[in-house]
Formats: sequence, structure tokens, C-alpha cells
Amino acid sequence: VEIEQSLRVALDTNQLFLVYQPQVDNQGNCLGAEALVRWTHPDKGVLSPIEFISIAEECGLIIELGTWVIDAACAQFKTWSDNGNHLKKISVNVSPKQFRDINFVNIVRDAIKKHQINPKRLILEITEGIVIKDISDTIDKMTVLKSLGVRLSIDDFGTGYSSLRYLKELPLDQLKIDQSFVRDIINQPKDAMIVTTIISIANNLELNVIAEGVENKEQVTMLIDKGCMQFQGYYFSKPKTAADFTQYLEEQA
Ligand code: G
Ligand code: G
Ligand code: MN
Ligand code: NA
Repeated sequence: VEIEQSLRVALDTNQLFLVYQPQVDNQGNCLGAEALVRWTHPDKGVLSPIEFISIAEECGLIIELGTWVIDAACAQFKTWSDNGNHLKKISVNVSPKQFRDINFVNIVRDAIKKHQINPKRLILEITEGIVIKDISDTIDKMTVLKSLGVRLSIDDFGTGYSSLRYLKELPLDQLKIDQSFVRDIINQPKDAMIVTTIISIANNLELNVIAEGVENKEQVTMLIDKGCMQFQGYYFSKPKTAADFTQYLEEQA
């Protein structure tokens, strides 16, 4: 309850901010960023979303928080574009409750319109938890979102209730290989085989595939060898503040 009240205050007084983790191609060139929320708590300092997203979900504040995240990420993307830093994409995380909110599509539409961003540059990262609730509702909502032009990615792919059926039925654009599979890809043949399989499913279904949690060169080499051409992880960069990300983009250009 205490954290719930302070989260309410956080939303009202701008204590949340976004950091941006680069997503890169096989040359290490920046393609885009994943926006990740942080909270500067007045007493506790900067909090990770692990410490407050599930609370926000339980108390219903996730709708407002998620709306703020989408708006702030679109605003920042627009600023980068206006300054000549043309990212191919900006990814935002969408929680299951947020996705199921009846206003979700309107919220996405409003942000795109307000910030005048090309909708195909916006990637919504959705977890598999969304899908299991009600597949036909999920298909319907995703279809409406796709009609706006935005792109849809399954985050943490392979860790939830992965059903191959939804790969067939949902209008997806991207699979994001969970970091738990990438971590031991060099030493664990089973992890390597799972990653190989995810990449080949993605490539065969003409879905984009990105590996997360990439921490070293050996992992990059192996992933490229398996046909994955997009990466995110500490090997390339930790999440950066907007100011640091801007500087990083200018150094890349
Ligand atoms: O940024 P970090 O790697 O600490 O994120 C921890 C977890 O919080 C990840 O699972 C990530 O998906 C989630 N997360 C980060 N930002 C957001 C956000 O804006 N909305 C939601 N729903 N989850 C987020
Ligand atoms: O669930 P999601 O993929 O949105 O979570 C992203 C989380 O992974 C963030 O908390 C981010 O800080 C973390 N992360 C990003 N890159 C790496 C990495 O290379 N190694 C590890 N261990 N965590 C990472
Ligand atoms: Mn994510
Ligand atoms: Na993920």
C-alpha cells in the first residue's frame, strides 16, 4: 500500500524516466532502442521495474504508467528524428493487463498522432502471458494494432506458454529470444539447439528475430552463424539515459 501511494505520487510528479538500450545489427550499428522504465524514488533512489511493475499491475496503475511510457518513448523518438538521428525503431514493453485494457489501441493511436511518428517504427513488446488468456481476443486486438501500422514482437520468447499455434495465428513481426537461452549458448548444447530452432522458426515464418542478453563476442559470432542478425545486450551497451543515448547516436553517425 505504501509503495502504491508513492507510485501514485511518482506518476503525478514526474519521478519516472526512461532509459534506452541499443539494438544493433551484425556490424554493431544501431538500429533502434528498447525503452525501459526507471523510477527515481525520493527515499530509495532509482528503482528497477522489477520492483514496481507487478505492484502497478496489481493496483491498476499499470494503465497510467504504461500510457506514460508509450507517450514518453514516442516523444523521445520524435526528438531524435527531428535532430537527424534516424532510428529504425523504438521498442516499448507492454504488460498483459495494459494490453487487455479496452482503451489500449486508442492510447497507442493517440501517441503516434500526437508525436507524428511513423507507426511502423514503433514496436510493442508483448509477453507470451498475453496470449494464453483468450486467443481470439488477442488476435482481434493485434489485428487492430497492426492496422495502425505498428509492429508486434513477442518478448522473452520461449519462456512462457509458448504454443506454436499462436505463431500461426497471431499477426506478429518479431520474436525476441530470451536472455536465458542466450546466456549459455556457448557451453550448453541444449541452449544452442533451442536458439537455433527459434531462429529457424522466425526465419521460416518471415519474422524478424533479435537476441537479447548478448554479453560477449563469442555469442555474437554463434548467433550470426545461426542466422540471427539483430542483437541487444551488455556486450554492445547497457541501457543509457536519453542524453547518453543521444551522444552515442552522434558518435555512431
Ligand atoms: O530494464 P530492466 O532490464 O531492469 O527490466 C526489468 C524488467 O522490467 C524486464 O522484464 C522488462 O521487460 C520490464 N520493463 C522495463 N520497462 C518496462 C515498461 O515500461 N513496461 C513494462 N510493462 N515492463 C517493463
Ligand atoms: O524482459 P525484457 O527483455 O524487457 O528485459 C530486459 C532486461 O534485460 C532489462 O532489465 C535489461 O537491463 C536486461 N539486460 C539487457 N541486456 C542484458 C545483458 O546483456 N545481460 C543481462 N544479464 N541483462 C541484460
Ligand atoms: Mn523487453
Ligand atoms: Na525480454
